[in-house]
Amino acid sequence: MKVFTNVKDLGDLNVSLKEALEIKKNRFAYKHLGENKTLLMVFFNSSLRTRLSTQKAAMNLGMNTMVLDVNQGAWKLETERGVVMDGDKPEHMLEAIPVMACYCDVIGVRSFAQFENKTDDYSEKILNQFIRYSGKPVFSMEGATTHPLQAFADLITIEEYKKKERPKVVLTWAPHPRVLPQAVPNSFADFMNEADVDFVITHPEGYELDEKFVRGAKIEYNQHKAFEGADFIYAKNWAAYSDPNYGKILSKDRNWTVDEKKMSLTDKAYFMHCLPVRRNMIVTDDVIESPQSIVIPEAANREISAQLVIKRML
Ligand code: AN0
Ligand code: CP
Repeated sequence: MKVFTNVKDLGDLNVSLKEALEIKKNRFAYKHLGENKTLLMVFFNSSLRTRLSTQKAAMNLGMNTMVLDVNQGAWKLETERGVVMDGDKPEHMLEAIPVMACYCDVIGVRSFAQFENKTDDYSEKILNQFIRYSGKPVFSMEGATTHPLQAFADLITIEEYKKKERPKVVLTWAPHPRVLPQAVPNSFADFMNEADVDFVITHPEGYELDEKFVRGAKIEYNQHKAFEGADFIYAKNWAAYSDPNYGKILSKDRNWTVDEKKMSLTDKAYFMHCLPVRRNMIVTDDVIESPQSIVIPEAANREISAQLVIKRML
């Protein structure tokens, strides 16, 4: 595996799920693979889970790890070719990437959407420069448009907790005070569309996601209807994708917050969220603290999804 940004990079999903569950049972079985190899993790944005779980996964594989926080202590990087660099950015990505690649064997990159230009965001400008100019295997630790390590961990979690052969999985938009990317819902849809689940997306009008990820998924604008009989509720906020509102907040309506009343419409559904989550905006204290909340095991599976990807890259 050279690149990991989308579900298709995993090949057969059932094979990948089996491999992930095997890794989980014996996470130190491949410790020899990473001997004398180095993982470089490059962060353009903050992280708690991705930073720790990916580092842990690499250590399980016997690797050394290095973390670079581009915005804390590294030179500010220019991304555009042809720019006269007389501003505040002393270094260009075109040098920085091959230099970083000299010191490592595998690279993980976190670089969120900037919401200045939809075309730039959706062309994954920064991630693709790493893929093109590093000469090393590169995986997304959340790019501008996808967060595949999260979605794969989500799928592993659903596989572990499902009580039906084909569970009903509902992705619900929920309110949030700040502009958030579409990467998490895009990847969740990308994976659920390939998994053996009955997948429904619910959101207010205007929050339609990119068709490339939604594909044939069912859209239900009535959140209550969407929740009926659900086995998994996956909550997430995102900013609008459709023109002319790309990157805008169209609603902060707390009627969309996931609460106990809505959860009672489901078939005792499990509650999921990628975290970090804003309580009582996205989900009430009662729901996230209930026995049906599986946000912690979900986060724990980030170590497993990362380990499978790094193992294949090694
Ligand atoms: C980010 C997002 O919504 O994409 C990261 C989630 C994993 N969340 C925040 O910036 C709060
Ligand atoms: N879920 C997730 O990716 O969390 P972090 O932003 O803390 O890495």
